[in-house]
Amino acid sequence: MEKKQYYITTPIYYPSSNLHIGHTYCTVMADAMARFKRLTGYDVMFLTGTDEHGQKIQKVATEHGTTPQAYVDGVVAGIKELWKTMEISYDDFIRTTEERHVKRVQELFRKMYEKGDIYKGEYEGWYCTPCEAFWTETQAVDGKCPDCGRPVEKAKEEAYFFRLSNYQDRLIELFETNPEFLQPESRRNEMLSFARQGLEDLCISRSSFDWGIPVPLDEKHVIYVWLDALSNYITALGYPDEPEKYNHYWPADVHLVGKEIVRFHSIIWPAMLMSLDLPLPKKVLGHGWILLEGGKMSKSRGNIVDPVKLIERYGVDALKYFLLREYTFGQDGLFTNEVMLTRMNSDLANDLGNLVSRTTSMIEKYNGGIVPAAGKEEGTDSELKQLALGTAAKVEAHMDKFSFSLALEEIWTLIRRTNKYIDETSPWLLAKDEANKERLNTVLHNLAESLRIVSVLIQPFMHSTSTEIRKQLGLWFADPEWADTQEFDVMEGEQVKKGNAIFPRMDIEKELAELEAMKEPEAPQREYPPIKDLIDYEDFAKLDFRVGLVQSCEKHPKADKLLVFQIKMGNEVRQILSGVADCYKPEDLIGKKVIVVANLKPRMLRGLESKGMLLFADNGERFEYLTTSAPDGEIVS
Ligand code: ME8
Repeated sequence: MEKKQYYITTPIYYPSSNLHIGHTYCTVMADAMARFKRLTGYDVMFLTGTDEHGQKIQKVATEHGTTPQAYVDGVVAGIKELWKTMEISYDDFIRTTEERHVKRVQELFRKMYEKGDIYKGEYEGWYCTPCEAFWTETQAVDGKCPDCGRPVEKAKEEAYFFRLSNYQDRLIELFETNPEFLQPESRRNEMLSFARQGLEDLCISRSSFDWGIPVPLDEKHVIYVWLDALSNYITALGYPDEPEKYNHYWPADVHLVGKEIVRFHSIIWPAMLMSLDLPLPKKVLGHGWILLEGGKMSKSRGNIVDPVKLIERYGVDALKYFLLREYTFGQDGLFTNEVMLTRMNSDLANDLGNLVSRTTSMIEKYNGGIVPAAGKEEGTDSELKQLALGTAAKVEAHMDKFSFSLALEEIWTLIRRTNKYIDETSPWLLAKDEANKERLNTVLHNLAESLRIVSVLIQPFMHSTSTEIRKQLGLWFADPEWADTQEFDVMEGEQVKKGNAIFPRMDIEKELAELEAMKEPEAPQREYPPIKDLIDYEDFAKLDFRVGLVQSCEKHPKADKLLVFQIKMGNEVRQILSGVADCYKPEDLIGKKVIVVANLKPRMLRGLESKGMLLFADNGERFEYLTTSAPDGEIVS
């Protein structure tokens, strides 16, 4: 029988720095769902990736004294490594700097332009650089970005616009008639009223920086990073030039995203698809945030929890379990070390860990490590059996709603009930009298069966732990199948082998103290040199600053630290030397605008003449060039 398709995506993350536990949370949920769907018989496509263009990325790359491409290559390698460690089972990883994406985005732009949905105009608005978002006067309350609360700046530029207003009515209709499209409900209401307030056309190009996909036929503009990024969901499928995968998987079943980017996914993205005459995704799901005691975790605020450190200490599955079990889908939740450790100790070390070690050790001890067939008693232990056989359906029902936490809670109800069954039946007492052998066999058999079902049920959430339990139960030869959860009496004769504790118990107090000691010390306050003595205005007025354009740049043949620039200033081109070769490669600066001190007396530096000086910010370790969008030759005063 042909399998049903299931296409799930995560946001493509900004590789502006390493990812934190918040990104991990979203990807872990998507991975669990992808694995669950595969296990329950779907043909799954799970897409993730990185959103690599835009001013923000260009800015951090410059701050690191490197090119945007080199910068993102480094961060993306780390992200892929993280997903590998975490056994994230994505089917494709798309990077927006890849050729396949770039050419397809240009093609989409062209199609929307030809449709009449893109036009050229002038944009003036409030821009939030960290969020790469333009806001209207009413949205940017008190001059702050409504998403991140940081100050916005007035920005004006010639730009291309997308006729979002054309799609207002269809979007309102979408929210009104298809409640499934956007969840949770609160987000849908918010977006509905947002659309009802009136949708303005959207500025979809930028010309104040160049790290982006060039607008086709007008290359001084780059395509707005959100238009570029949202397209990934279909460019990764080969749309439009290699549509095989697209035809197979589109429309997506779910775009899983954090609540702060629901607006982009439920308004801009559907409108783009409407313009392209393509079907809409079936669902956009906004999940809540993981908060720290001081508020939201964010790369730009620098208060992040690093998943790599947690994995090193507690293991991949413990972290995955914690994230999926602790937080209620759609709501925000607080992260603290104590909450995490308490959850790991009680559910993993106590409940699951104990069940595995008690079951395997008792089968070893009382039956030579062989799983016995059930004894011939009728009608006993039916409560445990019914619970074990009924759990899969409950898990499915919760997974339908992305309620990972409740799905796991059902599985843990079975685990706890099985642990209680051990206490009730006391196999160690049964083992004292040969007359009870049949009953003892039944108990050991039932324990193995229950644990086998648990090993299947947890597979989507804790892949390695499932494999380890199956190995210990002597089931290493078969991959779990969801249908296995519907049979109880299938084990007999398997060779059980007890392993090390799968989740050792932790001393929480001690662990908390160690985590506290591991905290990175606050960065020491920088010492800035004192401001120099005051000068008169006349002294300042003697300086002549100009805007320069770097026409060429090369290394000084005789001095490692010096770069030799040819700087165009209006009608003149002159040579200037600067000691920044440790921070910039010559090609990094070609084409950049710089600020020149134009009336410094010429100087000879290791045999070459320097006529002027370039201005750089200097933090004591590295230089950062000062720039402007003004034309070269203009006076800076
Ligand atoms: O927004 N709690 O990328 P991004 C929970 N490139 N989830 C969190 C989180 C937190 N504290 N912090 C981040 C972008 N996330 C765009 C997306 S998609 C076409 C373009 C998760 O690197 C959450 O899923 O800022 C959020 O939506 C996403 O990371 C944002 O990642």
